[in-house]
Amino acid sequence: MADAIGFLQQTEQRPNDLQNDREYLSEWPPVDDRRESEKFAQRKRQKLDRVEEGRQFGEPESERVLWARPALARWWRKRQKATNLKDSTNMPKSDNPNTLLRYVASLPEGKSYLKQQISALKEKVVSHPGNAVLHAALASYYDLLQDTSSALNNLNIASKLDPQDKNIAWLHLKVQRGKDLEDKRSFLQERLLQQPPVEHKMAQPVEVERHHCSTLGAKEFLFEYCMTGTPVVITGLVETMTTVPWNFQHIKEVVGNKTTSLKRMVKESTEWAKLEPACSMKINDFIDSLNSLQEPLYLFDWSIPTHAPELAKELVIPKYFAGDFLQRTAPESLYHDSWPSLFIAPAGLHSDLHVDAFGSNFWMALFHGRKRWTFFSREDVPLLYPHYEDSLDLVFDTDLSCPDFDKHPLLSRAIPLQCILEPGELLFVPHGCPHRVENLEDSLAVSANFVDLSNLQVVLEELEEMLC
Ligand SMILES: O=C(O)CCC(=O)C(=O)O
Ligand SMILES: [Fe+2]
Repeated sequence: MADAIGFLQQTEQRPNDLQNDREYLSEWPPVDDRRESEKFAQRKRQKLDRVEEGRQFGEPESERVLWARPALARWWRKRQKATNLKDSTNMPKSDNPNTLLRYVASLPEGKSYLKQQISALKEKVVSHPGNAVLHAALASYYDLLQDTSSALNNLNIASKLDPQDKNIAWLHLKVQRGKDLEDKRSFLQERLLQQPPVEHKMAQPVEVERHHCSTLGAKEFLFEYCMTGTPVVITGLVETMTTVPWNFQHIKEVVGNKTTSLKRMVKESTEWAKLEPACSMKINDFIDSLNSLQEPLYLFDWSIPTHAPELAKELVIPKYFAGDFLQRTAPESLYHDSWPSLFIAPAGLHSDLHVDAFGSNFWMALFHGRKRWTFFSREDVPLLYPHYEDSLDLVFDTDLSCPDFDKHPLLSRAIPLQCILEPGELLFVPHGCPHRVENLEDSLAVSANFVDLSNLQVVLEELEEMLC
């Protein structure tokens, strides 16, 4: 499922008087540099602006303090203009400000700019130690340099000085989570170093269990799989999930004339599953040209109740998920109409390692094609080197198709689970488990995120923090 932040973006109303301060991100990337086919979602920009707005620090204007992301974007743009630099070789082919900023922050000149700003801000902090915004701004620079400890120190101070400030609280939560992950990884590293060394390769994957629906009751599913966080493939079920058989032809007949937005994979992306918005297309055209597109595109997580009520009527939700708490809320509630959703992908495209948002469980029913799923347990998350970028979604730098064990030595200690989901099979993915999915063939699938007794507490805690 897509990141949960969409909800925050939709509900957020920013006062008009703050909007004038936002040129730095709304012009990023510069319009001329944008791929013609792509308009990066406005929603995302609004979120960036929310978190990282420039803040007025006393008078006069010269004392204005920008947080790190907008400052870095502004600096880079000016620098490119001044020197007429066009870094077209290594710059990620992305319209996502955070993906681009991550790249700029990794360059020696980007790092040195951030360090200069840190020195300047530190001086200001010395003369205004009681100013929460200054401490938080300083933290945002450390955060972008991935110096989590220094960022956290400053945020601890900022939050004490101004516990009501939402931007500070949000950054504090994100950085605290990042620090917790780093601490867990250091702890595991120390413990594992005491054990005999292992070879620099991924462990042999454990095959996911298969269970036929005729011998699996709803209670047994809850206690054996959901409660224990164990993935399972349920067989014999998908054919009972639609009132008429679903295939590409049927989807074209029912919703072919609808236009949908599509995603593409960006290797360097800081987005959830490394999928970024690409373009919009009629479903008919997309299916017809699935393998002949200039670049592979993904119809990903397209809400059936919202966009295709005609298709929703044909779906029968299996007993295992009938108790989904998201369906027991008022119709206008968060996530009430988000799922089930549709997935169509060409062979060869994958969605990268990610964890589904807000602690939700997940199922996917495959109607056509084959998909290779690779999972890890919740406990293995720190071994996969995740970090937080600009949301509460984990970003994994590890490339499982080509692991770099020098950079990520603990990867060899993670235990992958794997299955090749075949047409007619349904997969259950427990909450919190990182997973990566390769489309081995053109695929057509339906999925949903759900909440039951196994994850209710986690979901409530996650949502409360997200909406803080
Ligand atoms: O089928 C896929 O590519 C991944 C689906 C998934 O993991 C998700 O929607 O969360
Ligand atoms: Fe997922």
